[in-house]
Amino acid sequence: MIRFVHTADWQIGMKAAGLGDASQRVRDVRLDSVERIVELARERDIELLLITGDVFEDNAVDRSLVRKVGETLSRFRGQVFITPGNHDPLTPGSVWEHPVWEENSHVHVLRDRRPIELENCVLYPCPLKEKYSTRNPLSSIDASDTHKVAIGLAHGNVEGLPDAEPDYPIPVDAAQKAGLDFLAIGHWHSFSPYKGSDGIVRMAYSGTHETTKFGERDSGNVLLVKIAERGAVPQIESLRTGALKWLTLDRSIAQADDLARLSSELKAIEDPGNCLVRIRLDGLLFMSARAELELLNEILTTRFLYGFLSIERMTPAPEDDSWIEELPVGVLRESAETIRQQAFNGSDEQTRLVATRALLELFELKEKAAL
Ligand SMILES: [Mn+2]
Repeated sequence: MIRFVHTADWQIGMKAAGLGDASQRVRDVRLDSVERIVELARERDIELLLITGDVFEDNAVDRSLVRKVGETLSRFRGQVFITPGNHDPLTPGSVWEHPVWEENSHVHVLRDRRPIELENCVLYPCPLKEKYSTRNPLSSIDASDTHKVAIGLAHGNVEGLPDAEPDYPIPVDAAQKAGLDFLAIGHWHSFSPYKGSDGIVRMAYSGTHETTKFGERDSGNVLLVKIAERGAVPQIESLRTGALKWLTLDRSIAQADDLARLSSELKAIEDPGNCLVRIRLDGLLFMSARAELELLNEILTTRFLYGFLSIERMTPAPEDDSWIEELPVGVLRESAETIRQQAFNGSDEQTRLVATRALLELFELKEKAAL
């Protein structure tokens, strides 16, 4: 029986820009969660840790971060094997030239494709040496001649996934083809197992240990993999390591009360200090519900680690235009009417969006100035 933890895509040194005051926390937590992996492995008595690429955001990250990661891994009580990914490829001057990687004999950066024979398994590493490639990183990997459990370590884009850049295509049957019992892959940030033609999962993205952005389906985990013997079905368990939750709430507003209900929903979210929330509203924007909207935004931005409210997809409620008639006769009212027309009938989405925002601003101005 072999048991190991598979993880990838730590993206240490990631800027987490655009999150305001929360950015630093988001950066710090990524390091803390590496500690959590080491602890979790200790609790579970795991003696093998496989890390398949993009440990660092890029090869230019602050060297103090490289040392911190190296030292945290030195506290893992078994063997650690790392294959560089496309964010941190093995290039001259890379993070892998830092002396910390030579300081602990049980922490190994795998720099070539030579198989590593351990007591009860063989590792087949596929370290990346450049950022982009159209080459299958597993080409020429052949584990068919071993009697031990065969584990591949690779980084790339499983065929069929969106691929904006040439990101090392990995065939969906790569593990079977190479004769591997399990292929540990990195690059995509959510846990994704792949079944072979025999219906058995022998390859998976572990996903990142700590969510990197909104919209990730199932990130913030590592995988605990157990394989009884050569050819046995791998037992794969996803274990939570992420400290922060990134929630996206897409809600459609049909009446003014819906906003108040959403505020209540927000208040019921547990552990808000460790929660980043993005709310995207569509439906109708009631000018008279401006106060509820502000309250919602206030709860969002003060209660949570980070909050963001998007009303870009909303349109002004049609029956809710009496306030325009309350504006003083003249240029202001005429403008409001023109803007309102544009908000509904603007020639394109961008025009309607800008007009909706302008209308909201104008409404706010009216309320404040009691025009
Ligand atoms: Mn990658």
